Amino acid sequence: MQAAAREIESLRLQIAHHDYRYFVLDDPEVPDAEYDRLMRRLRQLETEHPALVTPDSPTQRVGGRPLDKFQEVRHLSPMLSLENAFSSDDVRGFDRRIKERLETGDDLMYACEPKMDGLAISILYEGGVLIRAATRGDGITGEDVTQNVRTIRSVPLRLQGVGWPARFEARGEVFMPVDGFRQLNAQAEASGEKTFVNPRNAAAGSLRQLDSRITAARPLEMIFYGLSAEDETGLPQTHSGRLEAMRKWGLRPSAEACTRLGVEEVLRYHDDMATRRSSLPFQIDGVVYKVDRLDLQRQLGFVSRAPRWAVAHKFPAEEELTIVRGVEWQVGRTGALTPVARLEPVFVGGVTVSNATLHNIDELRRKDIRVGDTVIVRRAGDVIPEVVSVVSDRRPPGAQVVEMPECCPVCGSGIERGEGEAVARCSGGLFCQAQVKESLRHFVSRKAMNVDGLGEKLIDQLVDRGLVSSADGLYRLDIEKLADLDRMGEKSAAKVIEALEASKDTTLERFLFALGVRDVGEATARGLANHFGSLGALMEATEEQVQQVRDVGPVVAGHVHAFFAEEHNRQVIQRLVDSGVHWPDVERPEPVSSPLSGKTIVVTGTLSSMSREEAEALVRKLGGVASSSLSSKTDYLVAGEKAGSKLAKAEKLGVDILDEQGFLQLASMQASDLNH
Ligand code: 9MJ
Repeated sequence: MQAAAREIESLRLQIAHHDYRYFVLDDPEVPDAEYDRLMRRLRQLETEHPALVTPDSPTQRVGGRPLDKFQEVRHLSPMLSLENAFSSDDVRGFDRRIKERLETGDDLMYACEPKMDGLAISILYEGGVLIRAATRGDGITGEDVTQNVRTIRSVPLRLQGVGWPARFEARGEVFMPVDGFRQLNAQAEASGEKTFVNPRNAAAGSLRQLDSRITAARPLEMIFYGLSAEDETGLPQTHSGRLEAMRKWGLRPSAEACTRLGVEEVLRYHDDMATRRSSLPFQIDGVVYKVDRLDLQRQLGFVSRAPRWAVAHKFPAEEELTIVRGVEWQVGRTGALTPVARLEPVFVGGVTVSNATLHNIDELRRKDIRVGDTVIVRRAGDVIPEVVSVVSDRRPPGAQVVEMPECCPVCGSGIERGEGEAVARCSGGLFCQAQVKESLRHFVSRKAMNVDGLGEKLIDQLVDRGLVSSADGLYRLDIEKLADLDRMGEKSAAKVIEALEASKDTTLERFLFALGVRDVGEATARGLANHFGSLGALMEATEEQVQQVRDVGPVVAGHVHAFFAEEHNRQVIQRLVDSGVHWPDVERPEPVSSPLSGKTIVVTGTLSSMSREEAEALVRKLGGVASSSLSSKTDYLVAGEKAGSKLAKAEKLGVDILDEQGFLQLASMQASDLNH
């Protein structure tokens, strides 16, 4: 029994230590398999000796029966709310008022943090052990969600280190990372369940489960941003110092937390976070500034329940409500019909939005969007705006169901929809002016032929006036014809001709991409160019031969083969070549013999000696396949600094992991070296 007790205690300490390395330091020491082994052993011992089970054992994260309802709990001290600022001037006003109160002209030190868009939670620790967790509620009393918060693995059940107060509440935000949210919704969709509108709602819904086994299955995390203790002796006297102390105890603060001197520096922090907002793995709705020194905080005090020493500088909302005025159908390059919602203009994500794509008819039906509906519109970062969902209790009587058109709204041709395909297509091909315009836009785009100055409006005019009907027509334009168009003059016409002339000197992969073959993106175009080496070889290839190209499956091979079999396409290509479009034949790489040849490699994180793109180019040069998606088929993950979720996933999948040094070593080896 005593030996078991000792081993149990040792296992718990090891597991807590690995949780700390994993969740707080983001630097795991052991692979998941080893962690799982420790957990299994602990479970086994606790099953054999049930008397030794304690509530702070890591095996006890999920336990207890479902609740009937949540109990009310009183917080040790009120949970504060934050005053909002919406502009730089609001923040300058906040800083000025503080300086006036403190009667100082000196720049103040501020602690800056992202404002997590989740749920505020307060966790009571006594003697370093998690006793109770509660929602914010009205700030004075909240709901007891202890069972649910215990299931969150980044919340320590027992604190590490030294110096924590005997009894205190740790405060922070429970949230759902964007990746986890997407996966959760994908699962819900697959099993026909209701999806969540956004990660915040998903986090709230998960925490409000009466059955903690449901919460345990949800990807929740917590970060901490403050504490409230009965006895504060011995605690650091700055906010930033307290966050550091909390980190050492296992209460992870935001990795983005830092201090900034003076209001202008603080505003730079805001702008920096605003640009990074959409690439962060979690959602934030602003940043928070807090006067760093606690003596100054005490001097400043509160107005009602908001501290005078803190402010939330909000980002423009990424979601707003508006009304669908109509739905129109746009025809794409390959004839795909896309429903587009015409919206009552609304300011969202920092711009005014009046259109939003609805993707396809299935999506439209699934979301049941009707003309007249009030909808949630989302615009995050530079991502195109989308309609998230309908606010069903605001549906007016007579809201109109949207029907699929029977013929192409541009050219009147029939609509085709393949068996099981989500996309309906206009069958008009190059007879359809919408398809012609979109193909031309694609042809001249930056990653294709890269023709400067041939914008959308100009292409519309060229097609509408019958001056150009396929890509080769562009190269028969002259200054006179162009100068005649609206908003063009001799000078801009000459520029366009010059850009067209320059675009003739291109590469095979760009040319293949520019042709706009269905499903042939940049990567596939590169694969085709490298595999066949010349256009002639590709054009004469059989469907089976096309399928030999890495990452090309039967569907894409079918599209490629059909494209080159089509007489019209062969003529356009011939005319493009006749008008002077040219490229060097691709140097077929020597049959490389490096340890990387034939291997699929994913690069993640930041490398010190080269950019990720350069590393991927190196992989390709050595005969490997550089991929961005990690799976069990991946041979190596090259993990640079700050490698995040991919590293964890690779460990889980058992994919070999190389650090930068290891990668460079392998890259410089000959395959023959491996035999020694
Ligand atoms: C959030 N939501 O991230 C506070 N918060 O401080 C941060 N909220 C807060 N601080 C005092 N980072 C009251 C609320």
